[in-house]
This record gives sequence, C-alpha cells and structure tokens, in this order.
Amino acid sequence: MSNVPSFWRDEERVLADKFLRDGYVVIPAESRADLDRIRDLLADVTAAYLKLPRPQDKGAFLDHIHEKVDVRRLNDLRLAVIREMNEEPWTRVSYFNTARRALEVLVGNELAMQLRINLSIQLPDDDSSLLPVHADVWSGDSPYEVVLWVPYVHVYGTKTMYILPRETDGGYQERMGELKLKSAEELYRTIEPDLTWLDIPYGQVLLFTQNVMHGNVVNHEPETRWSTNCRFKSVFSPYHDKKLGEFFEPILVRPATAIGASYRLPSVG
Ligand SMILES: O=C(O)CCC(=O)C(=O)O
Ligand SMILES: [Fe+2]
Repeated sequence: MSNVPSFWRDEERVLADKFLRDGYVVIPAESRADLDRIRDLLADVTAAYLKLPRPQDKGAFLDHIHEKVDVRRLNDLRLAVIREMNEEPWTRVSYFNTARRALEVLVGNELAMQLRINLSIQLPDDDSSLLPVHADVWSGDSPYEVVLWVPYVHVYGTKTMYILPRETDGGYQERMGELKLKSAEELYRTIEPDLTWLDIPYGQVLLFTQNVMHGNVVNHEPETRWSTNCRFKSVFSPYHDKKLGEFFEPILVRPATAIGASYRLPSVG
C-alpha cells in the first residue's frame, strides 16, 4: 500500500476505476423523473407525428413503434422527433440530470455539453441506420469527450450497442497497423470475440469514452430500440473538429473561472 493519501472519495474512486478499466459504466439514472419526462416526450411527439392517440404506456408504445411506422417514413419521424426534443428548453437540463454526479466524477465540474441531443431508432430487421464499428475520435471528436447514452426501452441482444472494453481495445488499436484490415467488416470480425453487448434495462444510463471501438448491428429482436446520445467534456480540455460555440456549449462554469476569465490587470502609467 502506498502511503500517499488519496484525494478521492471511496465510492467515486470505484466508479472512476471502473471507467478507466472498461471505458464505460452503466448506472441507475440519477433522476428517474427527468428520464421519464424525456421518454414521455419522445412517445407523445411520435404519437402526434403519426396522428395516433397519446399512449398510456409510453415504454410499450416505443418498443412497438414498428407496428405503426415503416422504414420509408422512419427517417422523417426521427428528424421530426429530434427537432421537437431539441426545441424544448428543458430537455438538455433533464438529460444532464440523469447522470450529473457521475459526469462530475468522470469528466469534471466545469463542463461543456453538445448542443444537440441525437436520437437513434432501430426497427427490427432494419439495416438502414447502422453504425459499423468505429471510434468517434477517429473522425474528428476530441479524445476528452464522454458520451451519455440513454435508452428509453430495455436494450439487449442485437437491439443494443456493443463496445470493446478499454483494456482490450488498447491492444487492438496499437496493433491496427499490423492487422492490415481492409474494411469495417474485417475489423468487426477481428474484435467480435472480445465485444461486450450492453444489456441495459430502462431506468439505467450508459457513459462511455468514444475512444474505444463500438457500434451496432441489425436489430433482430422483436422490439424497436430507442436511444439518445450526447457528448460532454471538461470545458478547458482540448477541442478537435467539434468546437465550443458550434457543437459544444459551456453549461457549468464556476465563479472563480468567470472572475479569472474577465479580470484585466490595471494598466500602469
Ligand atoms: O447507438 C449506437 O448504437 C451507437 C452510438 C454511437 O456510436 C455514439 O453515440 O457514438
Ligand atoms: Fe460512436
């Protein structure tokens, strides 16, 4: 045992160590009320768009939406729901509230948040909106970003997303050059034995670093997947293509930072 005292609180250290090891954590939503409010909005906006009565059981309605909409209309529905969700002034605050303590522990307490929350809807057997294996950091995201990924239905099997735990991912990314893989398909087949398929019941949320490989496949379960993703980063961590003000917006800046940033030394003489 080292005799250097730890500055961590024990339970925060446990969460942090898990995230360092796996590159992700799945935790109960910190505010179930905020989670429910977003899910209910998704269901009600979808019902209005499809000219259906307001559903009683919002979760069941979302799970079975493939009975009411086909692949041809899916993208228009998705865009309409994303627009309405992002137009509501409260959704980003509620979204943050589903994991705010964990974000503070894992990312920081001065935070920038992605301006728009993304929505993914995956109907059973639909191959039109897949995300083959990738790490977002390969295409312009900063390695300091963390994704808060929230399912609105129970996700499991092929209805969920997969992730390569960080400990294993590191080895593959180091050997990427030697592996000489020609396509995402080949990469997927290489890492497939090591993938974790996240089983997340409604009520829990996922936080992950998009530096590790992840993606999804055709949903062969009998229900539709509904999930959202949105990125957070420490305000002062390096930015890449996704800039502050365009893609990210500061959501929590502490007074000492505000005072420091606005201070001008008096001019002398
Ligand atoms: O929702 C998924 O299946 C993948 C999400 C993803 O790639 C991301 O949020 O970066
Ligand atoms: Fe991604």
